[in-house]
Amino acid sequence: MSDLVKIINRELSAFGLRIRGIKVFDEITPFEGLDAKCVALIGHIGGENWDHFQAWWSKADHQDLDHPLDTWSKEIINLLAQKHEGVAVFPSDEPYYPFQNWALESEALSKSLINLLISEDFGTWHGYRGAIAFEEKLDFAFSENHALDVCAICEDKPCLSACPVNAFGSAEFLYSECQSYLKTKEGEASCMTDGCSSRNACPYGQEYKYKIPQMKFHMRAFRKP
Ligand code: B12
Ligand code: SF4
Ligand code: SF4
Repeated sequence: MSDLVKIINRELSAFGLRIRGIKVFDEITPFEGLDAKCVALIGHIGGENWDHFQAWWSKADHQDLDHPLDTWSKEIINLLAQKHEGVAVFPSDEPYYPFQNWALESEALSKSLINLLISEDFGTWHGYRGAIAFEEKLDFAFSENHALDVCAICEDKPCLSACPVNAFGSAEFLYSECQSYLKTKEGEASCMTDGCSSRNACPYGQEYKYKIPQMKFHMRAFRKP
């Protein structure tokens, strides 16, 4: 593992974040004036970031922010990028950078039936908070052989029957059906309170499942008003 990866990981750990993987580009890729050879994906596994974010969010001048988790992530990751001469990019900024594709190519993850990437260890309970592109090629331990196709070996596929509107039964995620349900009394009492029933039904990574406050936060951000 590169020394820079170790250093950045140490710095990120103070916020419950980590380098999840390094996507090495086949060709030099321009990122806002930087000729990048790789991009380091930054995120969390389970709820390891949550208490750090909550402590920051509870400060008086952070409480009225429209996108507090994005603002928190940008504060941390922009500073690290500046310090280590990289360029930071973020998953919610448009045009969207292909975070899921980068993750598939740099981590032991596979595509799940519920449109999230899945790990044999921590299931779908993980997320990305940003990435830093670097001119130097960084090394990171990764073996593609470990990327087991988890859903292919899952016999019962409980995620599919858990959704009250069968949002995952067809080729595409039925986004509007899901959103409409979340606005009903039943939706408020189920998915909006405990998290997506399909994601919860997946047996993989149950011990990494987000706690209720984090679950609620993400569901509110996901449900448009
Ligand atoms: C737009 C968006 C949405 C939209 C539309 C999603 C869509 N499928 O089009 C909506 C609002 C529906 C959405 C919902 C959610 N999203 Co969203 N979303 C994004 C966002 C911002 C952009 C996606 C995109 O269009 N990328 C552009 C393409 C080109 O990028 P790409 O990586 O190369 O995309 C490739 C993969 O999608 C892959 N692919 C192709 N087919 C399939 C099929 C499956 C099953 C998978 C897994 C991948 C995959 O091929 C694509 C093209 O090469 C990403 C962040 C990002 N920048 O990637 C988050 C992201 C994908 N979302 C995420 C999450 C967590 C959610 C929610 C759970 C929200 C929540 N409550 O927390 C829900 C889940 C709903 C669901 N089950 O699908 C996470 C996923 C992390 C993970 N664990 O895998 C991401 C990565 C954001 C993050 N900060 O971590 N999302
Ligand atoms: S329940 Fe089974 S099929 Fe559904 S996401 Fe989890 S592993 Fe995949
Ligand atoms: S949040 Fe609820 S309605 Fe939406 S996909 Fe998940 S289980 Fe279905």
